Amino acid sequence: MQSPIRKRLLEAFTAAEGEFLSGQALADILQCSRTAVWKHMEELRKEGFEIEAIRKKGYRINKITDKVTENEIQLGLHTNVLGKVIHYVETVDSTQKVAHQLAQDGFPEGTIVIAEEQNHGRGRLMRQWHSPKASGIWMSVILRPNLPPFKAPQFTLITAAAVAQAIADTCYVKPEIKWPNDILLNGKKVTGILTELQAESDKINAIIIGIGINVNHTVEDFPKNLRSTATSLAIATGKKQLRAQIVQAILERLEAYYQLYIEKGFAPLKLLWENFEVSIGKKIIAHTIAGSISGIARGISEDGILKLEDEDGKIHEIYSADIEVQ
Ligand code: BTX
Repeated sequence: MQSPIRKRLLEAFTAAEGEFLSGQALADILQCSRTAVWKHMEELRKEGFEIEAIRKKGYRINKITDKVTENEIQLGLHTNVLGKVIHYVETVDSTQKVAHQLAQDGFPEGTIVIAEEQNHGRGRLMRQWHSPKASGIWMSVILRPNLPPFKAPQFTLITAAAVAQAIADTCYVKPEIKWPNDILLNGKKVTGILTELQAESDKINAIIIGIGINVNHTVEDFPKNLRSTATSLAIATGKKQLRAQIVQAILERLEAYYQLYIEKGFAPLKLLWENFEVSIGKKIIAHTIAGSISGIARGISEDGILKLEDEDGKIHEIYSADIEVQ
């Protein structure tokens, strides 16, 4: 985990918004010598940051590489809680598994776990999530809302709205959300969200939100069985994207939406989510564990449950399913 001094250094450059910071100013902020500042800057340079050092002006960080290390994410991150603690790992079985452990060990709200690669990335119902090296965002976020467990499904929708908006803001495309947890571009899945809980009967201890985004994959990077249903941001936009920038946009949006939810409840978030949703009002088939039901998707309830009207006009409440839009 990052040293406090490194964290303050990156916060100072974030606040400087691309301007130069003098060695003396940095030494004052970090309460260390100018030589120590120079050493820290050299370490950042070795990690791949492009650093401009000009006499009498100071230092400026010009460019970030496409990595998702703590440094890359924290430089330019404007949040108060989310991403203040970052647990970065090159390779992991599943960031969800690590985040569960950290949550149990008492890590604070806003802690994120992020990896370059997952060997056993998981989806819902223990399905596999394909997470190859350095091409996607494989991240889990720990939240600790003071809420009863039945509210947890709303977090999938809040996260979907935040991620869809962050993708729209950084990549200039309009994603579509398919209830409850798929984000699509051109009808293909670009993101999956997995919400898991640590709870007692009446109280959430932690919500672990897993976010998987295909970012710089080419078509060939997907296994054959996913090529007709999956896409990446690079395929959809025709250019490579910087993952750390997208992570920052997601954390900033998610923090804002989470705060809005805590202050005003689910209603405003439902509107933000509906802005991207594509199955409401359409004929769909909902594949649930108990079987498949077809009908018209009539909307979601205040708790995020899908209302489906069958041919006889009967309304079914769907808590979890895979949706096929017809
Ligand atoms: P899901 O159950 O809705 O979707 C899983 C299904 O999606 C798979 O069965 C497969 O058909 C398809 N699929 C698998 N990998 C991909 C992919 N990369 N792109 C598109 N389609 C795919 C969705 O579950 C929830 C996924 C959450 C993943 C994150 S990554 C960080 C965190 N750690 C972890 O282990 N899981 C979460």
